[in-house]
Amino acid sequence: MRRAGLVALVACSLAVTAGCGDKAEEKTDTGGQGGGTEQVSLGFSQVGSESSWRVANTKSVQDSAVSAGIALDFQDGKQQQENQITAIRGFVQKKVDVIAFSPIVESGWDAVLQEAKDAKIPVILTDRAIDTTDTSLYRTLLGSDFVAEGRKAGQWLVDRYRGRQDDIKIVQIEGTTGSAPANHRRVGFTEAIESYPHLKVIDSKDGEFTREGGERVMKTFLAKHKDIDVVYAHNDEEGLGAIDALEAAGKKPGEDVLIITVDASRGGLEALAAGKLNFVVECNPLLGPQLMDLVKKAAAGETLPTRVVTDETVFDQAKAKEVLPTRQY
Ligand code: GZL
Ligand code: ZN
Repeated sequence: MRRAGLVALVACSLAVTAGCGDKAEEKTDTGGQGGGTEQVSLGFSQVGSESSWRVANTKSVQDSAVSAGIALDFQDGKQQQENQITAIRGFVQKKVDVIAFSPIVESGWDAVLQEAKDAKIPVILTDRAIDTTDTSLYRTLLGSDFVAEGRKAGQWLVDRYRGRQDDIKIVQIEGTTGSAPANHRRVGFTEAIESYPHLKVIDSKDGEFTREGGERVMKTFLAKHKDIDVVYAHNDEEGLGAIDALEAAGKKPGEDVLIITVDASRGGLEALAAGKLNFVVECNPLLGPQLMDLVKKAAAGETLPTRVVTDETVFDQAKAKEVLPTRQY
């Protein structure tokens, strides 16, 4: 592994307990292109449209840009890193005031972010973190603490099986390989259950954060393992896919096999309310208002906090039933 890559990996694994890019010290801005009275321009590169979480996140960014009077150039990465790199290059050429993006995976961003830095365009990481040894390449990371989300999922399982000594067999449907949410949700969950040897993760595979991916992976698990007690899926879509696979195999999801997911989208909370999921950790996609506030500050050359963590909670069946009528996404 190239030395730089090794250093980055070590940096990430050292930082990963707090989540990459989660350092809290203040950082001074050298100023953006904008500020003053003219309209601030923002280039935003999105991961894709793989999940209802992502669709809600896109809507929040687009609606908030309109209400903030910010000129938004929105580019859909269609789940490919090279599309996002091309989009960021385009923003530099267009000389936007600020660049924001949700990096589909953690690595491989230093070169293009150096180009933005050389052009003196501030960069705001939104939703997902990157792995870099040069944290001057971005001004702040706005988004959830995925390690904390994984810990919440694991802690629910520890509490649920307190006192049990027999082995509990867990399968994990991971998010996109190399993405911050997949890496950090796995770390947080592992940390939470590691001192309970009877809670055993017997298999783990990438379900790409989609319902089809969740169903495909769950079918593989069911073919490979005689008995499975728990599914830990890194997002609701994968959990809904696991429900599809379990029902096709004549099993009762939420009863024969417990399912924990992350996001708390409408689909996830409806399945939880129906008893087909058992516990859902929220990951809030409505980052638009906070992002636009940070964009204006960056454009005006103001200092930004290096980390803005989103507020979010957890849901059991009763709470899901309560919030569904007024849920925004
Ligand atoms: C998490 C976000 C993840 C969601 C998935 O902040 O990056 O990507 O959990 C989405 O639903 O696909
Ligand atoms: Zn990381």
